[in-house]
Amino acid sequence: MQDRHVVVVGQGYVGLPLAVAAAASGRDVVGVDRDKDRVDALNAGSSPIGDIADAELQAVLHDGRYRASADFSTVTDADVVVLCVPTPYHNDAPDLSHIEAAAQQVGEQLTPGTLVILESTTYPGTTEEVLLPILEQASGLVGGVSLQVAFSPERIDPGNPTYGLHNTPKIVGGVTAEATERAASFYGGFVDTVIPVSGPKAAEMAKLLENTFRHINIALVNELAILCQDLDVDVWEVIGAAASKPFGFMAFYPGPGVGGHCIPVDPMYLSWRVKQFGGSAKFIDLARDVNAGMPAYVVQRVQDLLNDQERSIKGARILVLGVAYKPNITDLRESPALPLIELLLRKGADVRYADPHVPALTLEDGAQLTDDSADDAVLASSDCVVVVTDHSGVDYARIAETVPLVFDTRNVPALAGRPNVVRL
Ligand code: SAJ
Repeated sequence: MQDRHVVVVGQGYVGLPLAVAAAASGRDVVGVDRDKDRVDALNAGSSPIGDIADAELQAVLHDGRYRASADFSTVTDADVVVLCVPTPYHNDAPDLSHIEAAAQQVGEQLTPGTLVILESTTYPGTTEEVLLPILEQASGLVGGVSLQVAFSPERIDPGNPTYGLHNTPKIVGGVTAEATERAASFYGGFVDTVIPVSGPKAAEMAKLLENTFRHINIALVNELAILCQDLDVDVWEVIGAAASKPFGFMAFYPGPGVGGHCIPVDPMYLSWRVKQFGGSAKFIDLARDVNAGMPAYVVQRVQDLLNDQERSIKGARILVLGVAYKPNITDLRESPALPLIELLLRKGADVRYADPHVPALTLEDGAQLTDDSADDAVLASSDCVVVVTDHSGVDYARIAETVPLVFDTRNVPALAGRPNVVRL
């Protein structure tokens, strides 16, 4: 088998499923991670990632196909090295420090003929202008000659019961045709469909298009929700009706804002890159402003509703229901619940939250809140519940029957039609 020895750098929600799949396809894989505790847990057969069951990990451990390590020297024996490291966005700029550090550590161990693939979401040009030079400088190898480099965007959707690594088409773009072919052959061993493109920039940009598409369309329906409120039109009814169109339309739904480490972040990589060339990405920046403005809009709506009851928001006991960035997960990254809680507190409300998946949270100013679990006592003492994330398994009917006012930002079916429930 060509490219038998594989190193996957980063054993998170992207790198671990990739490492396990490559191992299960018959390759010898080392999962490298800087977190020693994670390395020890993996080698003990305990998966930190929901999408990889312990049994799946133990199978490749026991047949000797996979092992975890914190040691980059394993790269010396690798035919293929895949980088699956975070690409955050800090202070209005991409943070490539994880890519740069991994590239340096990998580069120092590289041997001639190795293929290096970057999977981390980033702006067009990163692979050729940032990754490749670091690898060449650290290894003394020459890209396209003694070193092959490609980009292949990750498309892992944690918790998705339908689509996983195997059945989600994989885009690959190499710096050279040989790199593209080798990367396509590598992924072809465990992914049903591989999509070769002309080079790394096309692959980097395709990924950004995918998530910018969502970012802008969510902003569109968020703005529509505000307009519909002013026009006294039910935005949820309108979207439902429009969704009856079997072609040329894709439903998105308004909400209290956009969370996660993909949708609010990836488009800003593109906007930042465009500005580097003196251009502007008006659509992307406007969508960011619309989405980022939703927590304040929700707070204004709540304030208006309390005002209609001749109650001030100041001193009102408000329970925020669901704080993770999307249903049935624990992830708080960029969750709109956080700025929403901060705004309510700033207006003097007595704010608590209930989220079965999030035991505690820390606000930007360092204030700590713990999950108040929407039990009868908490509900009976609440003036208003704001549904921010609609987790499953919550007794929404009981909440609506107990609390005088519910502001529902997610159009929860169990809350529909109740006189004390108002939707975004
Ligand atoms: N959101 C809305 N309205 C919508 C859809 C989403 O307000 O109509 C909000 C969500 O509440 C959440 C945020 O946007 O706060 C992001 O939601 P998401 O459904 O896009 O979920 P993510 O962030 O997990 O996005 C990932 C992405 N996957 C990858 O980058 C590999 C995205 O491309 C997927 O489309 C998405 O999962 C998915 O479909 O689950």
